Amino acid sequence: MIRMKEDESSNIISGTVEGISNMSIRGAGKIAKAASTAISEYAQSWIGTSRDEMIEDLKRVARTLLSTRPTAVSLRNGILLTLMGTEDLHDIGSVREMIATRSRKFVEGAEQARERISEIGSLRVPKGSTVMTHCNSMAALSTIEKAFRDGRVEMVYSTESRPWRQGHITTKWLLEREIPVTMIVDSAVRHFMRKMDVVMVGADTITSHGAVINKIGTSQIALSAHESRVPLMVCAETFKFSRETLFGSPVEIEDRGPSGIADPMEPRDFEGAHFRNPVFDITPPEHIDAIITELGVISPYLAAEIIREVFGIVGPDPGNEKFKWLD
Ligand code: RUB
Repeated sequence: MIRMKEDESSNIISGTVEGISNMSIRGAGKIAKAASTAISEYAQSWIGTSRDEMIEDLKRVARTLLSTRPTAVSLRNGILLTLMGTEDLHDIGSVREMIATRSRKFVEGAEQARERISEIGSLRVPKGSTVMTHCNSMAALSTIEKAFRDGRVEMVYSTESRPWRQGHITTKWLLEREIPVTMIVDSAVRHFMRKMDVVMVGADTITSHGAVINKIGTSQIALSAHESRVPLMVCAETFKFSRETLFGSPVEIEDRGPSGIADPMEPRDFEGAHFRNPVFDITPPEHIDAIITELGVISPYLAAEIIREVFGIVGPDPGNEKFKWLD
């Protein structure tokens, strides 16, 4: 009986780790919510009698979850916001309770944030707009859907988003909602840019100096939008802002190797070739017109202010114990 419960808690984590690794759970917001929920479920089904052991186990599973997608700070923030404060508690029951409450708060807060972003962002879309989006961002798509329902969007251009083709998911999502959509290959972005009124994308991480890290190709789209004077808006919940970058930490860009570029069944076709497959890139603040968060529309140059507001940092404080969980 006890063994079954132990297995249950390990299965919760391995199922989520596998889902995030094989991309059946993907997108910065979804992976953060999935990790938070998995930690909460793990804590509820954890068995044992030592509070210290429980904390050590929680740290271990937190690190395992974190290692699945190195670029998205949403994952790190989702985990931290779920675990924060529990190290000060003295008994297992209180740890369980706090994690359950924090996780619920994080997941519900993330949903509400997305809703609020869509309301705020919709107002930034001029009536009759043609909007371009890249990859598959629920924050950006919710905003586009709201703008469409408000009569502001006439057509959405959805990029294919190679190598993984998340653009197919976006296109189907729009079709299911009867939102007019045109699908294009990534290399056609500049060809069509002059037809666009707005570009709306999501973010995996926003740095303290206002750079946005999102699906590979975003920075080229931003460059093209900038050239054609088309405003580029980033729709992102505040848990996608990186506290660590304020203290100098670089953001690791995930590289997925040859898969998606070369046919994994025919590696001999390219014998001797090297492959680079970064799946995210960095858009500098000068190519971003606005970041739409649940707290309001901000200039990318105000990213550090958001980090201070959300994480409560009043000065350089890299050693803050609350954030030491994953180090
Ligand atoms: C998804 C991606 C999305 C952001 C934001 O990449 O780059 O634009 O994660 O998504 P991947 P959301 O498919 O590799 O996870 O707004 O849904 O959080």
